[in-house]
Amino acid sequence: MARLSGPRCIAARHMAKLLGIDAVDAVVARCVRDVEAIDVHTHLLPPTHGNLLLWGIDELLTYHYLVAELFMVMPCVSEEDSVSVGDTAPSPDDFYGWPKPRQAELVFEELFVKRTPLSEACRGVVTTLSRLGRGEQLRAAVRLPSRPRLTALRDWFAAQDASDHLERVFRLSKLKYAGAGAAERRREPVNGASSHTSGGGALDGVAAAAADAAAQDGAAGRPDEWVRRIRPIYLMASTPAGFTYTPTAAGPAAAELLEGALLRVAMEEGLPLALKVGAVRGANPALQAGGDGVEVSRLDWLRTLCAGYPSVKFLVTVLSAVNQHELCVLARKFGNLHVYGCWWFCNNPSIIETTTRMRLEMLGTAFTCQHSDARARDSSSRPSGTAPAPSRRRLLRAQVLDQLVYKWAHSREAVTPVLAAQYRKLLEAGWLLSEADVERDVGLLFGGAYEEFLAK
Ligand code: FIX
Ligand code: ZN
Repeated sequence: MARLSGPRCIAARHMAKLLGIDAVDAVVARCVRDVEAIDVHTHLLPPTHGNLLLWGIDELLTYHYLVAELFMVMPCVSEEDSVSVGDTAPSPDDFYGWPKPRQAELVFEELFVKRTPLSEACRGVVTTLSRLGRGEQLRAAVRLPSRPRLTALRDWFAAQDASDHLERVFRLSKLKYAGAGAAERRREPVNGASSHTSGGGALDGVAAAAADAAAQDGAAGRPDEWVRRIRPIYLMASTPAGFTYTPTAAGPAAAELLEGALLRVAMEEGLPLALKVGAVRGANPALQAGGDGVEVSRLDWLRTLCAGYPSVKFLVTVLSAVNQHELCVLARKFGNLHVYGCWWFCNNPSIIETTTRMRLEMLGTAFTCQHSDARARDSSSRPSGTAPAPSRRRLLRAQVLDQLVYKWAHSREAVTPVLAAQYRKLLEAGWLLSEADVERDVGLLFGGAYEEFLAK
């Protein structure tokens, strides 16, 4: 749809129907519900990538967020208590050695049958299944007296055609397109395979390579080669715990890799650099992908980067709620910094609400309110008792589709009242607002501002 600009735009504004304060809530709700969002960062790949695109009840229930919750309630086991002598309390190693349906049955029993699925990740499964029309099957599964409880749901998913299911999920999630951001160091190309996914080149671990450089497969050290193969929209890296840009005597690798690899390629290829900040990988390694933690990061290095590389655009999300404020301040100072999403541990309604409110107050519409990060747990299984090498751990990710449904439904739900309240205050302050204004703003918050940032 062509955008109006200049005098025509101003004339159109004058003719637009103005909103009274009582109409604001309903109009915002409709606009947020209907807007086609851009999902800036997911770990999804198109169906052409075969079993790299996963969906279904077993994938939903073995999402690492839920596996972490399972092990919060499992008895603390010693070697002797493990599944080798009984089925009820597997150690993480035992659990990851099981076939997925068995893992999913245990997660379901512990978190949905024995307990009320109140957490955000649990509620997400309920929302997803309900919106896929599987609510009755879910409720029936809970009422079954013993495992297996998920057979009917499993059968339904197994009967779906991958492409049709992808269409359905994108329709339900109301997505324009999603960043197929986690090709990571896989050898499969991600470009051109689907109208729904667009390649972000996630080079996770490159900046973190100080610790695991020895385990790299070589190609990770040649991001230019990956850029040529993948033709990404942006380069992506997550910073390691305690990341600082200043090279240290002990090891300059993180800063040097950032400078020598990512920043160099970003400048040469004119690509934005997307950074995810604040994860502490392997806080509890036994839990594999579910064992990553969070830290409050020092963001002084981000200031240095934004100031030192004015021609590079930085897309940044932070994992600690504590860092959100400083990130907003930095985005106000540097036009080459765009804030996106409420990542992972921030992807809870309470934090989305607070963060979005603060961003509206500090950034107006110049940010991207959410991304889904839809994904499953690592598909790698490893021999019992061995710690996963960080680089391999991230090489072998599986991607799950259905999470898009709940992540976008819950995010829209969280953003709506916050935005409506902000408009009400603006009207009270004396501003005139039309429905078209709200539509435009919502479009910006759900992906338009990201596209404008990339284009500027
Ligand atoms: O690094 C990332 O992109 C993270 O999204 C993942 O590593 C993380 O495991 C995740 O799934 C968060 O939502
Ligand atoms: Zn991610």
